[in-house]
Amino acid sequence: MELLNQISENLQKGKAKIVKELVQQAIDQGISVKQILEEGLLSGMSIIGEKFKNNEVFVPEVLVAARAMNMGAALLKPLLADAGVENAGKVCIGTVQGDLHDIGKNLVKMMMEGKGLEVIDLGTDVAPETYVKAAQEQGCQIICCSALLTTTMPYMGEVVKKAEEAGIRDKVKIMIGGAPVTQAFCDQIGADVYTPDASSAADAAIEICQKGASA
Ligand code: B1M
Repeated sequence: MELLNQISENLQKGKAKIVKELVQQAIDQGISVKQILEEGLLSGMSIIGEKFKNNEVFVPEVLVAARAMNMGAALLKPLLADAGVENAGKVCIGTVQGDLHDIGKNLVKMMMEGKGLEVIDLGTDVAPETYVKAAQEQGCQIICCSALLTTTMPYMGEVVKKAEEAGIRDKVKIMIGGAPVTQAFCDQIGADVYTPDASSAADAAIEICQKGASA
Protein backbone atom coordinates (compact mmCIF):
# COMPACT_ATOMS: atom_id res chain seq x y z
CA MET A 1 0.00 0.00 0.00
CA GLU A 2 1.44 3.37 -1.10
CA LEU A 3 0.83 5.21 2.19
CA LEU A 4 2.56 2.47 4.21
CA ASN A 5 5.54 2.57 1.79
CA GLN A 6 5.76 6.31 2.30
CA ILE A 7 5.83 5.81 6.08
CA SER A 8 8.64 3.27 5.69
CA GLU A 9 10.65 5.48 3.30
CA ASN A 10 10.33 8.65 5.37
CA LEU A 11 11.23 6.75 8.53
CA GLN A 12 14.41 5.56 6.82
CA LYS A 13 15.24 9.18 6.00
CA GLY A 14 14.56 10.16 9.63
CA LYS A 15 11.76 12.57 8.67
CA ALA A 16 9.94 12.33 11.98
CA LYS A 17 7.40 15.10 11.35
CA ILE A 18 6.35 13.64 7.99
CA VAL A 19 6.18 10.12 9.48
CA LYS A 20 3.88 11.46 12.19
CA GLU A 21 1.62 13.10 9.59
CA LEU A 22 1.51 9.98 7.42
CA VAL A 23 0.73 7.74 10.39
CA GLN A 24 -2.15 10.06 11.28
CA GLN A 25 -3.39 9.87 7.68
CA ALA A 26 -3.24 6.08 7.80
CA ILE A 27 -5.22 6.05 11.06
CA ASP A 28 -7.79 8.43 9.53
CA GLN A 29 -8.13 6.12 6.51
CA GLY A 30 -8.97 3.24 8.83
CA ILE A 31 -5.82 1.20 8.16
CA SER A 32 -5.31 -1.21 11.06
CA VAL A 33 -2.79 -0.42 13.80
CA LYS A 34 -1.10 -3.77 13.13
CA GLN A 35 -0.61 -2.93 9.44
CA ILE A 36 0.67 0.59 10.14
CA LEU A 37 3.11 -0.80 12.68
CA GLU A 38 4.31 -3.83 10.74
CA GLU A 39 4.16 -2.70 7.09
CA GLY A 40 5.03 0.96 7.73
CA LEU A 41 7.13 1.63 10.82
CA LEU A 42 8.77 -1.76 11.48
CA SER A 43 9.38 -2.37 7.78
CA GLY A 44 11.32 0.93 7.58
CA MET A 45 13.24 0.14 10.77
CA SER A 46 14.20 -3.29 9.49
CA ILE A 47 15.60 -1.82 6.22
CA ILE A 48 17.64 0.67 8.29
CA GLY A 49 18.86 -2.27 10.38
CA GLU A 50 20.12 -4.10 7.27
CA LYS A 51 21.84 -0.97 6.00
CA PHE A 52 23.45 -0.39 9.42
CA LYS A 53 24.74 -3.95 9.36
CA ASN A 54 26.23 -3.43 5.89
CA ASN A 55 27.81 -0.09 6.85
CA GLU A 56 25.60 1.76 4.38
CA VAL A 57 24.25 4.01 7.16
CA PHE A 58 25.78 4.94 10.52
CA VAL A 59 24.72 5.71 14.12
CA PRO A 60 23.39 9.28 13.44
CA GLU A 61 21.08 8.06 10.63
CA VAL A 62 19.88 5.17 12.80
CA LEU A 63 19.16 7.56 15.67
CA VAL A 64 17.00 9.88 13.57
CA ALA A 65 15.14 6.88 12.14
CA ALA A 66 14.58 5.63 15.69
CA ARG A 67 13.19 9.01 16.66
CA ALA A 68 10.78 8.92 13.70
CA MET A 69 9.76 5.38 14.69
CA ASN A 70 9.00 6.49 18.26
CA MET A 71 7.00 9.52 17.13
CA GLY A 72 4.90 7.40 14.76
CA ALA A 73 4.38 4.67 17.35
CA ALA A 74 3.25 7.24 19.96
CA LEU A 75 0.20 8.00 17.78
CA LEU A 76 -0.75 4.32 17.74
CA LYS A 77 -0.54 3.90 21.51
CA PRO A 78 -4.02 5.19 22.43
CA LEU A 79 -5.56 2.97 19.75
CA LEU A 80 -4.12 -0.14 21.36
CA ALA A 81 -5.96 0.36 24.63
CA ASP A 82 -8.74 -2.19 24.97
CA ALA A 83 -11.63 -0.55 26.79
CA GLY A 84 -12.38 -1.90 30.24
CA VAL A 85 -9.31 -4.09 30.72
CA GLU A 86 -7.54 -2.15 33.42
CA ASN A 87 -5.42 -3.65 36.20
CA ALA A 88 -4.84 -6.92 34.40
CA GLY A 89 -1.57 -7.23 36.35
CA LYS A 90 1.71 -5.49 37.08
CA VAL A 91 5.06 -5.96 35.37
CA CYS A 92 8.41 -4.21 35.27
CA ILE A 93 10.38 -3.92 32.06
CA GLY A 94 13.83 -2.75 31.02
CA THR A 95 16.67 -3.24 28.58
CA VAL A 96 19.48 -5.16 30.27
CA GLN A 97 22.74 -3.80 31.62
CA GLY A 98 25.09 -2.34 29.01
CA ASP A 99 22.37 -2.14 26.37
CA LEU A 100 20.83 1.14 25.22
CA HIS A 101 18.41 -0.18 22.56
CA ASP A 102 14.88 0.72 23.63
CA ILE A 103 12.62 0.70 20.58
CA GLY A 104 11.57 -2.95 20.97
CA LYS A 105 11.25 -2.57 24.75
CA ASN A 106 9.00 0.47 24.24
CA LEU A 107 6.83 -1.50 21.80
CA VAL A 108 6.46 -4.35 24.27
CA LYS A 109 5.50 -1.81 26.95
CA MET A 110 2.98 -0.19 24.62
CA MET A 111 1.32 -3.52 23.73
CA MET A 112 1.20 -4.57 27.39
CA GLU A 113 -0.37 -1.29 28.46
CA GLY A 114 -2.84 -1.69 25.62
CA LYS A 115 -3.93 -4.95 27.23
CA GLY A 116 -4.49 -3.30 30.61
CA LEU A 117 -1.24 -4.24 32.35
CA GLU A 118 0.45 -1.71 34.60
CA VAL A 119 4.03 -1.42 33.33
CA ILE A 120 6.89 -0.01 35.41
CA ASP A 121 9.49 1.14 32.88
CA LEU A 122 13.02 0.83 34.27
CA GLY A 123 14.55 2.24 31.09
CA THR A 124 17.77 1.01 29.50
CA ASP A 125 21.07 -0.26 30.91
CA VAL A 126 19.23 -1.86 33.84
CA ALA A 127 21.37 -3.77 36.37
CA PRO A 128 20.08 -7.26 37.33
CA GLU A 129 19.51 -6.24 40.95
CA THR A 130 17.44 -3.23 39.83
CA TYR A 131 14.85 -5.51 38.16
CA VAL A 132 14.63 -7.63 41.30
CA LYS A 133 14.37 -4.62 43.63
CA ALA A 134 11.62 -3.10 41.46
CA ALA A 135 9.66 -6.37 41.38
CA GLN A 136 9.91 -6.68 45.18
CA GLU A 137 9.08 -3.07 45.98
CA GLN A 138 6.32 -2.67 43.41
CA GLY A 139 4.80 -6.14 43.73
CA CYS A 140 5.24 -7.09 40.07
CA GLN A 141 4.12 -10.51 38.85
CA ILE A 142 6.56 -10.42 35.92
CA ILE A 143 10.06 -9.11 35.20
CA CYS A 144 10.52 -8.37 31.48
CA CYS A 145 14.03 -8.13 30.03
CA SER A 146 14.91 -6.96 26.54
CA ALA A 147 18.37 -7.29 24.93
CA LEU A 148 19.57 -6.41 21.42
CA LEU A 149 23.27 -7.19 21.76
CA THR A 150 24.78 -10.66 21.95
CA THR A 151 27.23 -9.20 24.49
CA THR A 152 24.45 -8.08 26.87
CA MET A 153 22.19 -11.17 26.64
CA PRO A 154 24.09 -12.94 29.48
CA TYR A 155 22.78 -10.32 31.92
CA MET A 156 19.37 -11.96 31.52
CA GLY A 157 20.84 -15.02 33.22
CA GLU A 158 22.07 -12.74 36.01
CA VAL A 159 18.51 -11.46 36.51
CA VAL A 160 17.35 -15.06 37.02
CA LYS A 161 20.17 -15.65 39.54
CA LYS A 162 19.48 -12.42 41.45
CA ALA A 163 15.76 -13.31 41.67
CA GLU A 164 16.74 -16.72 43.10
CA GLU A 165 19.14 -15.13 45.61
CA ALA A 166 16.44 -12.67 46.72
CA GLY A 167 14.04 -15.58 47.32
CA ILE A 168 11.38 -14.29 44.89
CA ARG A 169 11.90 -16.80 42.06
CA ASP A 170 8.69 -18.71 42.88
CA LYS A 171 6.64 -15.51 43.01
CA VAL A 172 7.82 -13.78 39.83
CA LYS A 173 7.94 -14.97 36.23
CA ILE A 174 10.83 -13.80 34.07
CA MET A 175 10.08 -13.03 30.42
CA ILE A 176 12.83 -12.33 27.89
CA GLY A 177 13.05 -11.15 24.28
CA GLY A 178 14.94 -9.09 21.73
CA ALA A 179 16.41 -9.83 18.30
CA PRO A 180 19.29 -12.15 19.34
CA VAL A 181 17.29 -13.98 22.05
CA THR A 182 15.92 -17.48 21.37
CA GLN A 183 13.85 -20.16 23.09
CA ALA A 184 17.03 -22.24 23.50
CA PHE A 185 18.70 -19.33 25.34
CA CYS A 186 15.63 -18.94 27.54
CA ASP A 187 15.82 -22.64 28.49
CA GLN A 188 19.57 -22.40 29.05
CA ILE A 189 19.36 -19.54 31.58
CA GLY A 190 16.21 -20.82 33.31
CA ALA A 191 13.94 -17.88 32.40
CA ASP A 192 10.22 -18.64 32.12
CA VAL A 193 8.98 -17.29 28.80
CA TYR A 194 10.57 -16.22 25.51
CA THR A 195 8.44 -14.47 22.91
CA PRO A 196 9.65 -13.25 19.53
CA ASP A 197 7.61 -10.06 19.28
CA ALA A 198 5.81 -7.40 21.26
CA SER A 199 2.33 -8.61 20.59
CA SER A 200 2.99 -12.21 21.70
CA ALA A 201 4.85 -10.84 24.76
CA ALA A 202 1.71 -8.95 25.79
CA ASP A 203 -0.47 -12.05 25.26
CA ALA A 204 1.91 -14.22 27.30
CA ALA A 205 2.03 -11.65 30.13
CA ILE A 206 -1.75 -11.53 30.32
CA GLU A 207 -1.89 -15.32 30.45
CA ILE A 208 0.64 -15.41 33.31
CA CYS A 209 -1.24 -12.75 35.30
CA GLN A 210 -4.56 -14.54 34.80
CA LYS A 211 -3.12 -17.83 36.06
CA GLY A 212 -1.18 -16.13 38.88
CA ALA A 213 2.60 -15.72 38.59
CA SER A 214 3.35 -18.57 41.01
CA ALA A 215 1.33 -21.09 38.93
CO1 B1M B 1 22.38 -1.00 17.45
N1 B1M B 1 22.90 -2.83 16.99
N2 B1M B 1 24.13 -0.70 18.25
N3 B1M B 1 21.77 0.81 17.67
N4 B1M B 1 20.93 -1.46 16.33
C1 B1M B 1 21.89 -3.70 16.41
C2 B1M B 1 21.13 -4.45 17.49
C3 B1M B 1 22.76 -4.65 15.48
C4 B1M B 1 22.12 -6.02 15.25
C5 B1M B 1 23.09 -3.92 14.16
C6 B1M B 1 24.02 -4.72 13.29
O1 B1M B 1 25.19 -4.56 13.36
N5 B1M B 1 23.53 -5.58 12.47
C7 B1M B 1 24.11 -4.72 16.31
C8 B1M B 1 24.21 -5.85 17.33
C9 B1M B 1 25.13 -6.95 16.88
C10 B1M B 1 25.23 -8.03 17.89
O2 B1M B 1 25.11 -7.88 19.06
N6 B1M B 1 25.47 -9.21 17.38
C11 B1M B 1 24.14 -3.35 16.94
C12 B1M B 1 25.30 -2.71 17.44
C13 B1M B 1 26.62 -3.45 17.19
C14 B1M B 1 25.26 -1.46 18.11
C15 B1M B 1 26.44 -0.69 18.69
C16 B1M B 1 27.50 -1.52 19.44
C17 B1M B 1 27.05 0.10 17.52
C18 B1M B 1 28.27 0.92 17.83
O3 B1M B 1 28.24 1.79 18.65
N7 B1M B 1 29.31 0.57 17.14
C19 B1M B 1 25.74 0.31 19.65
C20 B1M B 1 25.54 -0.29 21.06
C21 B1M B 1 25.01 0.71 22.03
C22 B1M B 1 24.58 0.05 23.33
O4 B1M B 1 23.49 -0.44 23.44
N8 B1M B 1 25.47 -0.01 24.31
C23 B1M B 1 24.42 0.45 18.96
C24 B1M B 1 23.68 1.62 18.98
C25 B1M B 1 22.47 1.79 18.34
C26 B1M B 1 21.73 3.13 18.26
C27 B1M B 1 21.87 3.97 19.55
C28 B1M B 1 22.27 3.89 17.09
C29 B1M B 1 20.27 2.65 17.93
C30 B1M B 1 19.38 2.43 19.17
C31 B1M B 1 18.38 3.55 19.36
C32 B1M B 1 17.34 3.19 20.38
O5 B1M B 1 17.00 2.03 20.60
N9 B1M B 1 16.83 4.21 21.01
C33 B1M B 1 20.54 1.28 17.31
C34 B1M B 1 19.60 0.57 16.51
C35 B1M B 1 18.31 1.29 16.21
C36 B1M B 1 19.86 -0.73 15.99
C37 B1M B 1 19.06 -1.52 14.94
C38 B1M B 1 19.37 -0.90 13.61
C39 B1M B 1 17.56 -1.59 15.11
C40 B1M B 1 17.08 -2.11 16.47
C41 B1M B 1 15.61 -1.84 16.57
O6 B1M B 1 15.21 -0.90 17.23
N10 B1M B 1 14.80 -2.65 15.87
C42 B1M B 1 19.66 -2.98 15.13
C43 B1M B 1 19.68 -3.80 13.86
C44 B1M B 1 18.53 -4.79 13.79
O7 B1M B 1 17.96 -5.19 14.78
N11 B1M B 1 18.26 -5.24 12.61
C45 B1M B 1 20.92 -2.72 15.85
C46 B1M B 1 13.35 -2.46 15.84
C47 B1M B 1 12.73 -3.08 17.11
C48 B1M B 1 11.22 -2.95 17.07
O8 B1M B 1 13.07 -4.45 17.12
O9 B1M B 1 14.26 -4.32 19.37
O10 B1M B 1 14.29 -6.46 17.99
P1 B1M B 1 13.59 -5.23 18.43
O11 B1M B 1 12.23 -5.63 19.16
C49 B1M B 1 11.36 -6.58 18.60
C50 B1M B 1 11.58 -8.01 19.11
O12 B1M B 1 12.95 -8.32 19.29
C51 B1M B 1 10.72 -8.07 20.33
O13 B1M B 1 9.66 -7.15 20.08
C52 B1M B 1 9.98 -6.21 19.07
C53 B1M B 1 9.03 -6.33 17.88
O14 B1M B 1 7.77 -6.62 18.13
N12 B1M B 1 11.27 -7.77 21.64
C54 B1M B 1 10.80 -8.42 22.74
C55 B1M B 1 12.17 -6.85 22.05
N13 B1M B 1 12.31 -6.89 23.37
C56 B1M B 1 11.47 -7.85 23.83
C57 B1M B 1 11.19 -8.31 25.12
C58 B1M B 1 10.26 -9.33 25.28
C59 B1M B 1 9.64 -9.90 24.18
C60 B1M B 1 9.88 -9.44 22.89
O15 B1M B 1 9.91 -9.85 26.48
C61 B1M B 1 10.31 -9.21 27.64
